[in-house]
Amino acid sequence: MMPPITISGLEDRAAQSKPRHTPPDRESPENRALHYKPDLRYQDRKHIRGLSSRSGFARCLTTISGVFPEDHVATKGRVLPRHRSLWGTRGICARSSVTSLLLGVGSMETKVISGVQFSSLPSNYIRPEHERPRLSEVMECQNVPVIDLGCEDKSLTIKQIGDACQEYGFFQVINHGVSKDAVDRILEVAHEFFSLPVEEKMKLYSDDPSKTMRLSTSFNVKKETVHNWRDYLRLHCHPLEKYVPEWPSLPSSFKDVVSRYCKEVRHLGFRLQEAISESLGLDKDNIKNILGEQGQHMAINYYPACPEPELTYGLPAHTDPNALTILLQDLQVAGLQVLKNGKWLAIKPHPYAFVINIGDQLQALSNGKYRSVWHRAVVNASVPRLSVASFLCPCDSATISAPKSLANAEESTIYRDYTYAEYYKKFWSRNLDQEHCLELFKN
Ligand SMILES: O=C(O)CCC(=O)C(=O)O
Repeated sequence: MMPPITISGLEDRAAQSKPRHTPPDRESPENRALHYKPDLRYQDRKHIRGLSSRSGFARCLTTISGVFPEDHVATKGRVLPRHRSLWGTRGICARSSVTSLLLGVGSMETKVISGVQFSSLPSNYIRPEHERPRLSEVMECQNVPVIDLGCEDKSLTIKQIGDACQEYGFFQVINHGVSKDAVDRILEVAHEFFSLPVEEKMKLYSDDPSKTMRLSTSFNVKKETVHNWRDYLRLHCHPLEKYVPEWPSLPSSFKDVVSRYCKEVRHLGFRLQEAISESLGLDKDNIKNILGEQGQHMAINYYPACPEPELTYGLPAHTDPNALTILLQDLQVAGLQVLKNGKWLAIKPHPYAFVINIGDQLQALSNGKYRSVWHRAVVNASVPRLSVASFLCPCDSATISAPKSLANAEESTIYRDYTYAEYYKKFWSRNLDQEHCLELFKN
């Protein structure tokens, strides 16, 4: 007979897990049994080796169901009511292979969701009713500003950019100078990365936001109570020679492809900052000078197909803490939504365009004239979605202080002076979906 089995998993999530939504059809005993296939850790390691086949795994599941009362599971050696276990009442669902089922072994635990199959949404991803995305009410944004950076008339382009920053806080750019090949290749390598075996990806996992390279999930797993249906690879990208050595070495082309993309996107970002500076009536280099030697970060976001997209987010509403975001949306799959006049609008991907978001620092530097746009990413039931966000960030010591020419009549500015390091620390100490972080820096 098989020895007793203990079940482990994402203990940090287990602690936060609160059932919020339990559709009646899921609660039949058959369904509970079907949906309940937790991570496993064997007290006696030698039995792992014996479980290298599907039939071995089937035997161990049989043992589990024979050991615990129907409504209880074992977590960290303790038998708990099912609703207090790792994934709440609805459990981890069928996984593709024995290998991924065994990731709970030893100190390595499955925390990512890409490469793991779920047939229902675990309860700690389910938003309370009033926070859900209400997808059927979201209209497509019909008049997204699409700005042609190849236009000969530079003053027209600058005016279009200024208008878009003021009215929307975001716009799309075409003829932007980033090559089609660089875009195609980064999307390809990003897909390859997230298709790596879970155990390979887990080597890069961290939930410490101060790390300069990490694979993570959701947003800030240590702070949040409800998680988001997203895995992401976060990289520092400038200077490249400092950070590239720590980037993933699989897929083997990753470093070359991503480095090239970063250089092209950085160049685009600076062109845009110059145009934004001029659109505010400042010298072309004024904004760039205030921001100092800018950092560049990247989030390669992967949103797996989600069993219940109505109940959760890929990323909930947030503004970006940096200066400027250059977002490459999946060429085929929509998911980005922006808030305009109190309504969420879907931004349909425009082939090979970038979505440019004004970040919090440009809102502060423009003395509130330009808006750091609230945006969110929603997920869908049928296909995974990918996006690549490049963030241009002021250097840590940059003092964010709106130029005097942009101050109000009484010479006051909306926000007090602060350093970017101070702002960034505050941003990561909070949940993503709280009030606008800039509110905390008002005069
Ligand atoms: O995936 C998207 O469309 C949005 C990504 C985003 O907002 C972010 O990475 O901050």
